[in-house]
Amino acid sequence: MAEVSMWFREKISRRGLLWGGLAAAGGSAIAGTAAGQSVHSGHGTTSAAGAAPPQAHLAAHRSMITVGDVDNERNGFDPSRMVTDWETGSVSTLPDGRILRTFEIEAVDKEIEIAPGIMFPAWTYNGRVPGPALRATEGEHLRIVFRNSGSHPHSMHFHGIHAARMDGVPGAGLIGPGEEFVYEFDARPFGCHLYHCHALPLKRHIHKGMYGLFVIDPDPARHPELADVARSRLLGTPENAEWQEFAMVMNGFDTNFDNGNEVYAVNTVAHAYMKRPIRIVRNRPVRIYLANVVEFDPINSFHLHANFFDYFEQGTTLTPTLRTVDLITQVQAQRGILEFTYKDHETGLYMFHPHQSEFTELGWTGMFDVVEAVA
Ligand SMILES: [Cu+2]
Repeated sequence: MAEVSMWFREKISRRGLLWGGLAAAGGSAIAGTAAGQSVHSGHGTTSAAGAAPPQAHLAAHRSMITVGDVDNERNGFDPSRMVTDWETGSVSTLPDGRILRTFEIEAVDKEIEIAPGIMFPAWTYNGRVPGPALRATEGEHLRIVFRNSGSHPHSMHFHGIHAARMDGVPGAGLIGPGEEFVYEFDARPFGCHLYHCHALPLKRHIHKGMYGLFVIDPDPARHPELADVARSRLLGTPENAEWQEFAMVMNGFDTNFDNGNEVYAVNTVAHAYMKRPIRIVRNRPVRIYLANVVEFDPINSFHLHANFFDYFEQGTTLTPTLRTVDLITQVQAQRGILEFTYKDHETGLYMFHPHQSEFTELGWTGMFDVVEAVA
């Protein structure tokens, strides 16, 4: 008993409010919404049936996750939608026949709810954390119109290939409140990249929420030897539509500004995918675009339950850089593509989480709900 109460005291003093509700309920916390009610599928409209109801399975995890629900409407973003929400901007054709893809991004200060009842004073791109998951195709010309409507200087620093004057650092696209800057460069190399603010202090600007995925799909015409693979990665092709693709950014939040995170998540809201598992149709392949932006902790990881995956480090190759692994690690700004399938599995709930157990307990855990497709 003494050990248990010591454990609670340590958690509450170090980690603050997150576990407060759990302690008050004596470890038998009940949450608000119906478990497993709003699962989300990947591309398309595949409906599902035949899966065992996940309620009992989820209920078993209730004593391990946050109590209550975050108000997604007030936040203005919903992790269950965000996971398949790609921002493709607007497209036009340049005089030389190339595609010009334009994105509009605005920096705004915004208070967001990261766990039930826990508000965080974020700095955001387009009002969401992570910022929009930008998606373009290799070889296009990109124009990113960036407006700073926030209270501090900000920038967009892209991981990609571009000129020094487009780098999003002080003197090259770092702008004050009320200002605007247009970044322009070609989309290359193909891969799973990211962007983030590069204002100082850097760790504060990143940690406040200024980051997002920047995915460049390979152009099949440039990769004739692996054109099929490239087409499967290219958003909008029939080959790509077969895949269930998910955008995941592993992040963390320092709610008391002591240079340590109190809450961890993938796509911001603690335990969002425990309460609303991500639906996967069993016989279709899965691809995750995964990035780690966690500040203050040196490393993060992704572990998939009951399965193994192929991994493409930074997504810049069309053949895997790691094969048949069930865990990968990422330092800050590291990212990659995971590919796997549950086609030979039973339907049911399969967990994914980092293998830093503390992150898991503090919000970064989720479930895939593997279901049969309806013919
Ligand atoms: Cu900033």
